[in-house]
Amino acid sequence: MAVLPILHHPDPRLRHKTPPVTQFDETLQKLIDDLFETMYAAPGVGLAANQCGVPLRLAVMDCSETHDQPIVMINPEILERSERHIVEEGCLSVPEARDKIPRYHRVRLRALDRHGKPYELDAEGLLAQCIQHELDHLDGKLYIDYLSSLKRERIRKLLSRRKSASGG
Ligand code: GNR
Ligand code: NI
Repeated sequence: MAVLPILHHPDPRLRHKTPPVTQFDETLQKLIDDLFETMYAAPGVGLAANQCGVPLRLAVMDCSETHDQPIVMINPEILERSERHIVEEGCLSVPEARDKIPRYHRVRLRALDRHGKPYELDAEGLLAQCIQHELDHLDGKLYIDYLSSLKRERIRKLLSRRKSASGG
């Protein structure tokens, strides 16, 4: 297993819609294990494959406090949504920024597990939020896209200042 580097906004690879997973082989199993290790190390409650530069419709999540409820979400779709509410959100690809955006409180997810087996899941609260956040990543979208252009510009400047300060 390996901790992978996480891409930061405004990397263009975060902006591409990812193609579906078709091969459930050894390479995919290794990638999933590496994504979990990277997510737990960060630490984060979710991680999309394209945040690590791998353009595939795949994300991992664990919203439990005990870090023992791993969820693999491959080729996901949302079947049903409830009302939206305003929640606070952050992203490992937009470090140190957080803001409030609208998300559905409950969603019904259909996805494939790591072996390509379909499952459905009713989620609410943080897990429902995380599912929407990761699905957005797979469509090339970031939570800052829901903010005003003024706020988005402020965040972009903050990140580019920090990048030049750290020599990268
Ligand atoms: O670690 C994360 N926390 C978080 C908090 C609120 C809503 C979504 C998230 S996902 C984020 C990790 C991440 O960037 N996943 O793509
Ligand atoms: Ni994110």
